[in-house]
Amino acid sequence: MKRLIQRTQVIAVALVFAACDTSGSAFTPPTTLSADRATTLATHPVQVTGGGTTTFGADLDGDGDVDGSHFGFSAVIASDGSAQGHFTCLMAGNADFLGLHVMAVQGPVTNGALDGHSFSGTATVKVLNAFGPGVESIFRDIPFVVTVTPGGPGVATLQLTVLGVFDGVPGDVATGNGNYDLARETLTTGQIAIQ
Ligand SMILES: [Ca+2]
Ligand SMILES: [Ca+2]
Repeated sequence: MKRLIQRTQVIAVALVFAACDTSGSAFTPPTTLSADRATTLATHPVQVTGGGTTTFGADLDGDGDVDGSHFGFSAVIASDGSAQGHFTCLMAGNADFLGLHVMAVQGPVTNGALDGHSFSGTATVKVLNAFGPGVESIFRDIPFVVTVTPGGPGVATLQLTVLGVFDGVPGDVATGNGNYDLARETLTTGQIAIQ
């Protein structure tokens, strides 16, 4: 009887792993890569994390108020420049930008500088109301680059560039290069750390 219970438990555990492998396959690298990545991360990983709110320090869209955003990210950068992590930057209702009360740039971080001061990945960009009341626009597989300065409020900075789209849209500080170059943002709350 005991042996039967143990065998049942082993099968149950195996099934759980099998289920996880199926549902998480989009986010799970191949086993061989995972092992290599684990070895690399164990060598000289740099962890960059941050979260809080920011101000652009200017009224970028000319609507009478200084613009800002919410953000959060965490990434571990390996010595080969590859990275694992996630980045989110959004306007979430209490801060508007370009009249967009809800927008979000979210996606995995896949590469980073070895000093942790910049990282990049591919995002999904969601915009609400840009093309009409209640219209949600979703842009997928948009490359992004973020540069950061560590510290707390008034010290830490974050600059987001979204590549290949929105060039020349209000808020773009370098028009004509094909990218959406947002102004450097300074933290008003939260912190950015590089370890
Ligand atoms: Ca504004
Ligand atoms: Ca631009």
